[in-house]
Formats: sequence, C-alpha cells, structure tokens
Amino acid sequence: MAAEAGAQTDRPRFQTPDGFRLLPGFLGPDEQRKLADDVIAAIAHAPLYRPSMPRTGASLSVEMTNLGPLGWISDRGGYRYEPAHPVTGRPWPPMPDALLALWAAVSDWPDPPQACLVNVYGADSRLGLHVDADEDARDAPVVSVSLGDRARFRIGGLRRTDPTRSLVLSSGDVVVLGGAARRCHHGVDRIYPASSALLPEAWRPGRINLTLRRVR
Ligand code: MD6
Ligand code: FE
Repeated sequence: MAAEAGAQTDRPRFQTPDGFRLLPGFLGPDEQRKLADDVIAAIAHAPLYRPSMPRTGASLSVEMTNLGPLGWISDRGGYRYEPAHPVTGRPWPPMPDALLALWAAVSDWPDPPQACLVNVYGADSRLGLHVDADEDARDAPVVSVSLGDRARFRIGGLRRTDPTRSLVLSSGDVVVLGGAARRCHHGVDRIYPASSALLPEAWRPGRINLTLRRVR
C-alpha cells in the first residue's frame, strides 16, 4: 500500500542480520514440560543468583545459573566462563539430553555445546542490549530456547546504535544467532506476565531462557 511504503522511507529499513533464525514452536508442549522440569530440578543443585555488572556492581534484574562443563558469570572481576558455581563452588549440573539434541538439530556445528546459561525472568525483569562476546569460539552459533511467559526480544546490528526490530518469543521458540547475527546486539525489552502456564506457580511464575554456547 502507498501509505505503508511512504512510512517505511521515513526510517531506515531493518535488515534481519544473516544467520538470525527464529524457529517458532520448535519444542512441543510435552518437550517444554519435560525440559522445564529438568531445568527446575537442576536449579535445586545450582541455585539462581543475581549477577552484578563489572564496572558499576549494579545487579541485573535477571537471575542466572548454568548447566554443562562451563558457566558464564559476571561480577566485579568481569565477564568470564567458570567450571563452578560462584556461590556454592560446586560444578554446574549437566545439560539435559534434550538440550544436546536441540543443539545437534539446529546449530550446524560439529561439537557439542560447552555451556548453557539459564536466565530466569520475573514480571519486571529485562535484559539490556548486548553482544555475546565472551566466548573464544566466536564462529560457533548461540542457540536459545524460551520456556514460560512470552518476551519481547529485540535484535539490532553490529553497532549499538544500529536500527533494531522487536519480535515476541513464546514458550518453545528457538532462536539461532549464527554468522553475522552472532555479533549483533540483542536484548529483552519486557516480559508478558502470566502469558504461559508452563512454569509451576509453586516454583515461580515467569520465563526461562536457555542459551547454548561453544566457549573454546
Ligand atoms: C533471552 N537471549 O531471550 C536472552 N543471546 O532471554 C539472549 O541473550 C540470546 O536469545 C544469544 C543468542 C540467542 C539469545
Ligand atoms: Fe545474548
């Protein structure tokens, strides 16, 4: 339509970066249920904690833990990967088989993931625009899967100030950031509270996002 075409020339048109893939509903309801149960069970051994930012020491609104041989942590000492939980000192619990299978199915990478960052969002959590850049394996994709409440996810470009586009991620959706998209800014603007019944009320309402990575 003419009106739409006119409106589009007013702002830079967003090009979804090469290597960005959204696989809506990749996990069905039963797979989501099983994975959520496994992750909640693992969190009992590797409790959620609220990381702080290196420079300011300010706490994130997202709570985190990890699964697998290595885990991403952030504290006054900076961002890095560690083999043990910063609070308990114990190794991270293993990744559920379903996550290894998911990686094998969508990553197009020969080796298995070495880290799974678990991000847990409450109704008011958000995650600022960032690039996942703490991995030495910078050519391997990052694969994410969302469980629970919907989120507004934002994806931009190589520069922080590049145009962005937002999309809604629902429970069971998988996102792959590979190729050029691997270095693109992205974040979570907001959660849509109570938009999913997957996570048990008795545990905590909200959203879990799992990101699978190669580190080395
Ligand atoms: C989230 N996701 O969906 C945050 N990073 O809660 C990420 O930061 C992310 O979805 C790398 C690749 C895929 C992602
Ligand atoms: Fe990320």
